[in-house]
Amino acid sequence: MKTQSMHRDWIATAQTLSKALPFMQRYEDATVVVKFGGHAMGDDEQMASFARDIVLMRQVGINPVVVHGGGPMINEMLDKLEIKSEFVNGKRVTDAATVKVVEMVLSGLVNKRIVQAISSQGGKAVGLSGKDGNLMFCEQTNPDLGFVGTPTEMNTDVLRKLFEAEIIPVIAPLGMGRDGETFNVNGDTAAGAVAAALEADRLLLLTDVAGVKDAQGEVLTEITPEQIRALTESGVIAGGMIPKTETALNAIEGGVRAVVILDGRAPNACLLELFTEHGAGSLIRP
Ligand code: X2W
Repeated sequence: MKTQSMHRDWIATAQTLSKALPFMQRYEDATVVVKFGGHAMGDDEQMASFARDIVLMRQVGINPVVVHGGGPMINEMLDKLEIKSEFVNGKRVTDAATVKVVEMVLSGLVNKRIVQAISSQGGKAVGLSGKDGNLMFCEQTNPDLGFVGTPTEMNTDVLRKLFEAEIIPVIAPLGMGRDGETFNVNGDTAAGAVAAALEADRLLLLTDVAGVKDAQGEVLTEITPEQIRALTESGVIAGGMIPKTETALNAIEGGVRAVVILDGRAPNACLLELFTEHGAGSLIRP
């Protein structure tokens, strides 16, 4: 049986699609890098919703790239193995035993969970890490942090080949050293490096806060790099937001057109940002 109220829902859906047309035209062939942090992943339903948004982007002609984190999942495995772990300035101190667990969890469990979620929504995804296709070479960030890497040389050939085949790359943030080491790279840093190397149109940093806030705690919907520097100096931008805004500034300097910091737990966060007038989170651009 069908009712009038169901009909109204369908009309709303049709109107929404119609209104999305100019946005779809604007982003045709655009490259959008999405950082999907461990805190934004949530349960299977949230994962499925994220995957559906990514598949929809691909469907309308965008080249989406997912770069994921997985800090909480690494913590859980380290706990089980009784390996102690600490963070200094948002980066995990990573010894030889820890980097093995990081690679196992990120490249194995987390990466494949996302790839499978995209497949379940009818998309085609290929999982890789910075070690595949010479994608990301790193140098040690700081000897005190052990095997933590800073990306120094990117090779995006493999990603461009995947775009041609309409395949969605899903990237785990690990890099290679020149001496055969494996480096653990902060997920935001890796996403920024991938976005800059691709000169992406958008970098979406999905996290568990609504965006960059001003001194009154209001989310700033649009903000320039200069304003970010001023808010950081005055201490309004602090703590966990600093690696995100730093990533945003580096990405813009590296040639990314705009960066958005947004709450990945909100339903359809990516679609809201890309396909509506309203947008979501904080848009950072020069
Ligand atoms: C991170 C990599 C994962 C990550 C770590 O070991 O936790 C460093 O800290 P989220 O979920 O995005 O925080 N690497 C060097 O960044 O995960």
